[in-house]
This record gives sequence, structure tokens and C-alpha cells, in this order.
Amino acid sequence: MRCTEVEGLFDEPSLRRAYGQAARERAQKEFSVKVMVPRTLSLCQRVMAQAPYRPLLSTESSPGAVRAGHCHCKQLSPFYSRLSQGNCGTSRGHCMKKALITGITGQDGSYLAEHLISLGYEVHGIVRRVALEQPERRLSRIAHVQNELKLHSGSLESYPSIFHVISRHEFDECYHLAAQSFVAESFADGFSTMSVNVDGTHYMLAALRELQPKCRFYFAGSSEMFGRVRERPQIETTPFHPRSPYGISKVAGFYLTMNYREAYDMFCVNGILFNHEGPRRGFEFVTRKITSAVARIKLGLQSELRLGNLDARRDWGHSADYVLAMHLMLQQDTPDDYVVATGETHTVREFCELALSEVDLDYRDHVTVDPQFYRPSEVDLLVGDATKARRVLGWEPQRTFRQLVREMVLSDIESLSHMNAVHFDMMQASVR
Ligand code: NAP
Ligand code: G4F
Repeated sequence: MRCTEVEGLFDEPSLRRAYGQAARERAQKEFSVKVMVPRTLSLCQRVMAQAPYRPLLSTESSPGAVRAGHCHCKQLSPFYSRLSQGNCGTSRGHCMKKALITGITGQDGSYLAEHLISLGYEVHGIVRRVALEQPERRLSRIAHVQNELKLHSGSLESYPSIFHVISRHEFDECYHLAAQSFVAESFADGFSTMSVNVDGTHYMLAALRELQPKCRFYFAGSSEMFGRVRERPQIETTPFHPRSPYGISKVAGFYLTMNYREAYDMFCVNGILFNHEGPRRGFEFVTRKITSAVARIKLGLQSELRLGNLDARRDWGHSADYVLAMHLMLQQDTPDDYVVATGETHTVREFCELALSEVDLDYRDHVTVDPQFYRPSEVDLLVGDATKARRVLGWEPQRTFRQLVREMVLSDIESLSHMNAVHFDMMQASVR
């Protein structure tokens, strides 16, 4: 039995990488990570606890040192025999966990896929057939990891297509992220939003119940469910008052998920995630609309940015931080629902001000209010309190609002400088 030993002073990313690398090398039945500094012990334990292998931690080797032994299928490591559970924690009795992600081509799906791969998961995704036919355009967010993914054609509008995928592979975890996620579009076409978001969620739950009731299920709930907020900040028990067909569809998905948990004893959780962004955000959402326009303004390709309600307040975090919370929710002993938020709220105006100041410009010289971007009913203020996620999951956001805005602006300037401007225009065109 081979054993990899990694020694050194680890920060969280290096520890994650070391763990993921060892986990990917299937031939290894066991590896250990030695942490030289006592301070990092709890960090190490936290990372291990998130990993797809059920870890065995022992502090007996030296103060501040951790040895982590892992079983692989039925082969016992020297450490494994000390495990009281007697199995490695997957539903199938072997170590490599399998996850299914719907919406893997979207912003969150792409970050989550990367994260699960880094933890050693076998990652599967459901994508629409048209995406497989146009990979350059529709798989761009996952192009860099595509070789490590198993993609299956399917649509949330078709129960048979979902049933087909779930009947052919056994999954430990399912992250249901696919949705018509643009609130403004849900006013334009509420029927298809409801159909994809409500029926699609129901199809996923029904197929899992039928075929794999032990598979853990994550539903992408949203702060839009709070809508006209009844309290500030919003927590897990804040009443819902959705203000759009999208918000209503997410409330329905939330209760479907809760009902499958209660009625069929399935491990189903709702993440109530507040707005989260990043360089992979769709161009139709206000943050990316702003940062992509800032890039064009900076490069002299545009001078005006037309927006709707500048006074709306949002609690904006980073998608790469938020997908970690999704994963943590499925590693708990019992299923539950969690708010994921930064606890800070900013107006759209503040976002504009900061984004344009990154390129030494004044937003008042470039931003124009255009009533066509107002919504029939607005969510005026969102700010979440993620105390429960911090306490139970040990999750907290790593990036600040300022870092988020800067990263998005710099990324758009970088892309536009290198990319064919016509291509960038095409991608951005729908929102100008
Ligand atoms: P996104 O970038 O818009 O991604 C949506 C994904 O859903 C895409 O992969 C899309 O596939 C897929 N999809 C849409 N309709 C589908 C259908 N009929 N069949 C199969 N796949 C379909 O959204 P996101 O920002 O990553 O958000 C992920 C989830 O979290 C969504 O459910 C969203 O509502 C929810 N959420 C997001 C936020 C946020 O701030 N980002 C906050 C709370 C909740 P295509 O690429 O083929 O279109
Ligand atoms: O960026 P947005 O379109 O995001 P919104 O509506 O908050 O929804 C996002 O976050 C939800 C979580 O709360 C997710 F569930 C959902 O899937 C999505 O990811 O708009 C943010 C705010 C709104 O108040 C909107 O009225 O920006 C305001 N806004 C002002 N001008 C604009 C514009 N929004 C867009 N998209 N485009 C504008 O020109």
C-alpha cells in the first residue's frame, strides 16, 4: 500500500490542493498530511471534514501533527481499523464520491465543479443538448475542467431525460442549481420560469426518490424568496414574501425540498443564498452589466451605461466562496436549511461608483437611469445574517465587497483587451 506524506506549513488552499491531489491518485489507499504548526490543526481538521473521504484523524504522532488515514473500498488502511463507523462514508461502500450537478454550465455550477474536483469527487453534470453541440459558446465556463467531467444531455423540462441520467449512475450528492435565474426574465415569461424552476425541481426530487433515495440533495434557494422583507437582516426563519415569478418559483422549490425531507426522510437541504457574483457572472445581471461596461468605457468603446433602479440594495458575495457552503451543507449529520450571505448591503449606485472609480472615473459622468430596466415589483433591500452557517458549517466569506468589484472590473478589462472586441460585444449585446 502506497502512502504519500506531505509535510509543511499549510495554508488552506495548499492543504486543499494536497488533499485533492492525493485523493485523485486512485492507486493510493492512504495518505497522510502532516501539519507542522499546532495552530493549523483545526484548519486541517476542517478541510479533512469537508473532503470526500471520511477521515481518521490522530494527533498522537507529535504535537500539532495530524495523520489522516483513509480507507479505499474494502481495503483497510492501518488507520481504518480504528474507525468506529466501519465504512468510509459513501453510500456505495467505497471512497470516491460521485456528485451530480444540474446547471453545471452556469456561474455557480462551474465553481462548484472545480471545488468538487479539487476534493477528489467524480463530477457529473446535466447539460442541455444544445450545449454539447456548441461547446465553445455554451461550455465556456467549464472548458478548463471539461476533461475531468462526465457530462450528460438532459433538460429540466423533461422528466424522462432526468430519469435517464439518474437511472444510469449512482450518486452520493446532487446539487440542483439549474434554473431560469434572471428575475427580469421571469416577468417577461413567468410561465416558462415556473415550469423550469418548479417542475424541474420536482422532477429531480421525484427521480431521486424513485431511484436513489440515499443521494443527498441540495436545492439552490434564494434571498429573492424574502422579497418585501419583513425583518432586517434576513435569517432562516424570516417569512417569505416573493416579489417576482422567479421568487415564487424558488419558494415552491424550497417547500418541495422540505417536503421530500419530511415525507420521505431524504437528506434534502435548502441553501438560501444571497446574491453572489464573480467574473463568470452572466452579462444580464447588474454587477456584470456594470463591470463589462466599465471595461468598454475604459477602452474607449462606450461612454454611457443605462441602468434601472440605482437605489436597490443587495448583499453581494463571491460565487467561489458560496459554493463551499453548498458542499458543507451536504456533509452534515442532519439535513437543514441555511442562509449564506456576507451581512453587508450596498446599493446598485455604490457598485457603480466603486467599479468606475477602479478606472479613475466618476459614475455620474457615465450612468444614466433608464426606466425600461425598472421591474414591475422590486425587492428593495436584501441583507442576510449567516450566523447559522458560520456556527454549524464553519463557513465564512473570504472576499470583501471591494475585492469582488475589483476582480470583476479587472477581469473584464483583461478579457476585452485580449478578446476580439466583436466577440465580447456579442456576449454583452443582450443587455445594452
Ligand atoms: P446561471 O449562471 O444563470 O446558471 C443557470 C444554469 O441553469 C445554467 O447552467 C443553465 O444552462 C441551466 N439551465 C437553465 N434552464 C435549464 C433547463 N431547462 N434545463 C437544464 N438546465 C437549465 O445561475 P447561477 O448564478 O449559477 O445560479 C445557480 C442557481 O442558484 C440558480 O438556481 C439560481 O436561481 C440560484 N441562485 C443564484 C444566486 C446568485 O446570486 N447567483 C443567488 C441565489 C440563488 P445553460 O447554460 O444551458 O443556459
Ligand atoms: O443583478 P440582478 O438582476 O439580480 P437580482 O434580481 O437581485 O437576482 C439575482 O440574485 C438573486 C438572489 O437574491 C438570485 F436568486 C437570482 O437568481 C439572481 O442571481 O439585479 C439586482 C438589482 C435589482 O434590484 C435590479 O432592479 O439591480 C437592479 N438593477 C438596476 N438596473 C438592474 C439594472 N438589474 C439588472 N439586471 N439590469 C439593470 O440594468
